[in-house]
Amino acid sequence: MTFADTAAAPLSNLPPLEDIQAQDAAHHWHPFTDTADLNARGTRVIKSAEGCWLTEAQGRKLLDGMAGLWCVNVGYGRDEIVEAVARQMRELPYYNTFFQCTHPPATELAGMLAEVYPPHMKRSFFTVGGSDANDTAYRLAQVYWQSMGKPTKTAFIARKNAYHGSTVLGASLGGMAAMHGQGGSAVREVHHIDQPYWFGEGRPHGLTPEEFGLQRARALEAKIDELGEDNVAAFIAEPIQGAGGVVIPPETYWPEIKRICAEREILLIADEVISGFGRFGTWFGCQSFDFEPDMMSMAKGLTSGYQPMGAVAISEKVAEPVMAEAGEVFHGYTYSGHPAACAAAIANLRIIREEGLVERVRDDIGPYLGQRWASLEDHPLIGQTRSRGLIGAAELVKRKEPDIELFPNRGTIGARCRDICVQNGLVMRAVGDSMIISPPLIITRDEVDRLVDLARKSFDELADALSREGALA
Ligand code: PXG
Repeated sequence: MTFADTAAAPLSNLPPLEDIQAQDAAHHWHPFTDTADLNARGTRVIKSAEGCWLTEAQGRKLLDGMAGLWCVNVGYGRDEIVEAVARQMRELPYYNTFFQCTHPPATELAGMLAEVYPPHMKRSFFTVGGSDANDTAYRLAQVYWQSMGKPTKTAFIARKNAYHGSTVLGASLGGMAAMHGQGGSAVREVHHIDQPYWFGEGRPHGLTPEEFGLQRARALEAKIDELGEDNVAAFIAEPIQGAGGVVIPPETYWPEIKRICAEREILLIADEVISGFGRFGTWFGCQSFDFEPDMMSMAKGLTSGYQPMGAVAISEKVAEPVMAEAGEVFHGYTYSGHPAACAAAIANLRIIREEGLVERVRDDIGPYLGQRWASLEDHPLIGQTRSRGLIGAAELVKRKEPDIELFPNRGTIGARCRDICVQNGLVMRAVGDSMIISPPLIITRDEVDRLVDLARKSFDELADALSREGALA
């Protein structure tokens, strides 16, 4: 297929699947991918989508249990967003927000966000995605402490197995050892404490979730003491670790973190890239756990993925000294406040508000999914289910009685389970042996039933295959 062919091909008239796969294998380097392995298997080609359903090039439909990559909150096929972006592109496809300039979509979006933020926040800095939103939060934290006359406060504390993006800073803030091993730990002033993953790390030691939550929160206090409070700028954390495996902290965790941050002089930054815009049944994840971050990084649900965009919400506590002391802050992106992305975000926020999607997750579909998802816990392969709003995980285990036994080589069985799910028409992600869901917020009760039925069917098939192989003995 040549450039001329692609330009001429109408969307409904795709080239043969093998041609797409061959071209992809020859020229397209994919994110987070073993390229040789992918090219040997061939990519799955998604050609269109509507609501919660994806359509593959061959016409097969898949239920999207992941909302794309945790982002398509309002579902696919929302003409309101498409039209808003097209209108904006005709009017003003690009202008920057540097040099004393703004444009109507950037200001309108900033105003709308101030209405939905927790009350102590009213300002937004716009970015292109979540990784660079964390870059912005990091830079602003440095400028804040300089403005406060405490320039030695530069270190960041984050958590092992956290995901904060894939730029050098994002990977450094994140706690993914595999990323660190490939040049992703270059920012030296980041220190990692253990994560509050009770099922994987607390339960095996006989701790109750409550005891474990307190213990893991107090690791923050210990790390601040070790580094010296005068050297620590901030603690950054996802309210629930997403890519790390939907690690929902025990109920004791966030209140203790909140106490520590109030007693110690460090900033608290919530990475709301997944949790922002309704996923837990609150506008932001911090509201679900009742804490007030000094900054929030956001992306994904901000535009529901219809345009690439992120943002940082800045509390007045941070903004005021910076405005008073710092002068120019030497930081910004060509596409900060991109007009088409802002137009998508505005239309997306209108849908979330007008359709009451946050309340729907809180009062109706979240509890429904919670109850249906928990019903999977009686499956012999499922050692634990957990969920909050429309995010959830199910832990695959080798044995449940008399004691839980995990599979050896964590991740192998999870990947197999994921492949079976896809064969059965359900997109679910595997993180190690945790099966993860994060569907669009518009998912219906029937679709939740379908999702859970397909998951159970897939677990059954996996269990049959493993028992034939003698792997459950
Ligand atoms: N923070 C969090 C909490 C995220 O989940 C980012 C930052 C980075 O955002 P950008 O827009 O720069 O990608 C993310 C992104 C996965 C997976 O495997 C998750 C993400 C990205 C890629 C893969 O679940 N989340």
